[in-house]
Amino acid sequence: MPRLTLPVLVLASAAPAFAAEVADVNSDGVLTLDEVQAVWPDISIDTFLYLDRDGDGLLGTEEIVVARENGLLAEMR
Ligand SMILES: [Ca+2]
Ligand SMILES: [Ca+2]
Repeated sequence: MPRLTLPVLVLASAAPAFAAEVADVNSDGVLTLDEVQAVWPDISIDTFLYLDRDGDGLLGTEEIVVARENGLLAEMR
């Protein structure tokens, strides 16, 4: 059962890992394209591949941080 997303709580939290934790439905610590697009529908495959700097098809913690710094995974929807 996926964790519930609470918009008010999300707005109140500035912790960088929070949004990624919510998006990480299977809690394996990395985000797949499906997990990313479930939370950030605007992220295209091209953008995902751009963010996936090591090319393993997943976004790890550091890649998520970079994405957030670029404003790409900035806010929950
Ligand atoms: Ca995951
Ligand atoms: Ca990667």
